[in-house]
Amino acid sequence: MVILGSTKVGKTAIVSRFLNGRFEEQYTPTIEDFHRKLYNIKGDVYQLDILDTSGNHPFPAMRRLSILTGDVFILVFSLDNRESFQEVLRLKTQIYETKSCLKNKIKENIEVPLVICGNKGDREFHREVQQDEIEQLVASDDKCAYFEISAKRNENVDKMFQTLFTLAKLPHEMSPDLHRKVSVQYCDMLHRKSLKHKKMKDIGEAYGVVTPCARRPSVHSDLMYIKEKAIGGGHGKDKERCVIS
Ligand SMILES: Nc1nc2c(ncn2[C@@H]2O[C@H](COP(=O)(O)OP(=O)(O)O)[C@@H](O)[C@H]2O)c(=O)[nH]1
Ligand SMILES: [Mg+2]
Repeated sequence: MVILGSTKVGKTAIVSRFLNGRFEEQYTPTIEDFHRKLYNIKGDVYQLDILDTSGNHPFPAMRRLSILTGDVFILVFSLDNRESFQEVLRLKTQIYETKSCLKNKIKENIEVPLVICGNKGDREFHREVQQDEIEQLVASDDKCAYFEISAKRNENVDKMFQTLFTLAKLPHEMSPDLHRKVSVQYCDMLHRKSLKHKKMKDIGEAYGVVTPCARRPSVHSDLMYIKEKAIGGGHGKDKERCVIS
């Protein structure tokens, strides 16, 4: 999951709501933050990697790399900042162009699970982007969803994540309000319990744990991942073996 948007629009605040349910009033600039969350949902294990980007992107190649590796996207602008809305429009175009180039498809046929967030809905008084402009942006595109949210008041944040996971065909239990958040120690205990009882599916619940000290994969691993996606996983191996004489 890649979070993109101008600086100070609330990207890190959204990630913080997602991972630990907290909100920081104080601004701390992000260079690039990487988080990992593991889930056990009715016996199936999922790993969600989250890339919280800086917003000013002094290195365009790095932004392109994050778009290429990303599978689901959250584009954030601040409702009190018109320029940040324009940036989201540019980012959306860049994502579709980059992904269609990777998959050798035309822009219109590309499917990218993507949610656009107008954040800081609590600052209604300072609003610079009007509802009808936003509706125009999303109305013509059924592949993306729009939510007006407030990370500060925790308004619409869970709903936004639920929609994103549904668009990505992932279990909606990955949304913060639909699973039990547990510590690493508790997760170990559950794992042992499941081994003892053999059938994890019987526990029938969803829980998630934030992996401490997760590190972003190296550029080399990212490039290998992109290559695998471009040639289509298992089919790629067949292609390599094919000999034309
Ligand atoms: N009023 C208000 N402030 C917010 C909201 N979300 C974030 N902020 C504040 O906006 C500033 C920038 O937030 P941050 O998440 O660091 O932005 P980022 O640069 O996009 O990651 C911080 O001071 C946050 O406390 C919100 O929903 N409402
Ligand atoms: Mg940030």
